[in-house]
Amino acid sequence: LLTQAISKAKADGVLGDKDFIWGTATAAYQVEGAWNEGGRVPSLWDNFAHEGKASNDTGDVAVDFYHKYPEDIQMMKQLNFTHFRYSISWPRVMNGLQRNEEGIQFYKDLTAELLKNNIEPVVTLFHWDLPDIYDWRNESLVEPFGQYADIMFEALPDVKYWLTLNEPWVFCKLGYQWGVYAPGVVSETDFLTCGHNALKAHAKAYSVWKTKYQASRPDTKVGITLNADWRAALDPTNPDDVALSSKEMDLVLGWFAEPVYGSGDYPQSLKEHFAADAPVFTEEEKASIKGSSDFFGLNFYTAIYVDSTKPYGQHETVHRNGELIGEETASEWLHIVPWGFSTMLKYIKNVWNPPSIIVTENGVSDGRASTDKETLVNDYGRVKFYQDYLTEMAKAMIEDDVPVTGYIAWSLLDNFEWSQGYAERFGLTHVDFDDPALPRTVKKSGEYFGSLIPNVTAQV
Ligand code: BGP
Repeated sequence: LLTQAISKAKADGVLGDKDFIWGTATAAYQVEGAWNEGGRVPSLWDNFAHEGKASNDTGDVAVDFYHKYPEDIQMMKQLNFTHFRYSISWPRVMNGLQRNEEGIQFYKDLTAELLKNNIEPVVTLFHWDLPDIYDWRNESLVEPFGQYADIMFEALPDVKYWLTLNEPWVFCKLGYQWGVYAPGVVSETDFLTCGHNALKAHAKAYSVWKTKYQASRPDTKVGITLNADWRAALDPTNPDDVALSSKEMDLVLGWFAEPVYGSGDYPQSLKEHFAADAPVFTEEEKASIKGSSDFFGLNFYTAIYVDSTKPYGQHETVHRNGELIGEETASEWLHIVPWGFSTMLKYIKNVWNPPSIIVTENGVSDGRASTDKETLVNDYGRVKFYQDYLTEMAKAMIEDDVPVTGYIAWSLLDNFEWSQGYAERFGLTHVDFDDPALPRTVKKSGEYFGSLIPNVTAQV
């Protein structure tokens, strides 16, 4: 089915002269370690983790990707992964407004090593490790973010895919409303300010790209990546559940997608709900945000029900008539809901009709029920997860013409997960955290992925 879907995307011209993007993702803080090496300065996440606020784990060492990346690249090559998504650590490449040449060189070396092995980089500029001198509630970080983006666009001229921000919904809601992610702020409205500045910072980076680099690198694509869990009405025959689920979609996805891919402004339901608390863009800002992404970047994991007897923004309903929405995993928030994926892809096409959608994360966790290596490496549950989700994606591409141009699995390696540290594992590759050498072992899911990759010929 996947082969058929990709052939169709080629025939329809959705892919242009490009290959379907097929690979795995990581993020700097979750894998690099070396938190105080090479001139790196502290990020909000270093502080948060050192204070024991995330879990009892930290990313100080993580999986030591900083030193082990050549080995990991060889592993990707052996598995025939054709693309690799990684993020740049802002505090590694800049100390305030000063460049840190050693940090910049690290990313030049990493990128060169990937290209030498025929692996295409997909680079995220911001995956949550904010230098601790900044705060998303303060607009003064917009300019420095633009400068940082400029430095990296200049330093890595061969990168063809850039993502400005990873999941602003998550770092704003969890970081500035619920206080469970760095910097741990609990507030009713600060998350809106965070989102407002995040959109401005994203647009700033995109405009630096457009004015300085786009003309000389016409093949390169720059965009943002947004997360969203599908919100299904608990009772589809109850108009209140239906209305609230659509409002919830506006909050989880429209909050960022509508400014970027739609009108340039927030969804009407958000403006009405937050009234005087809703931040306001100037006409000039709207114009710079509208259209500021060359593709729709999507991180998709799960779905939940929306029950209109619960207040707006409270959506942890996962049972309908006593039945779970989908199988449980090691992450409380993640149930396995393959149909949610195709539903979400169709929704994005219907609402914003982007030229292409790149799935920049999709994956599943285990590791809480068992810590036995044999069991973790023989991860047939994860193989099934990918089969089922990929089938739904292929169906959406074939039956509904959803223009998906890439699929990136979360994650290459078991790593530091934001809420549960090393206790939950998303990797296609196992990492033995009890051994200081942090040895890697490819899991069944990694082999499965590898078997699909060569020209994506295998059947799903
Ligand atoms: C996404 C993040 C990833 C990854 C994944 C798993 O939201 O972009 O970085 O961590 O979720 O989430 P968690 O670590 O919360 O289990």
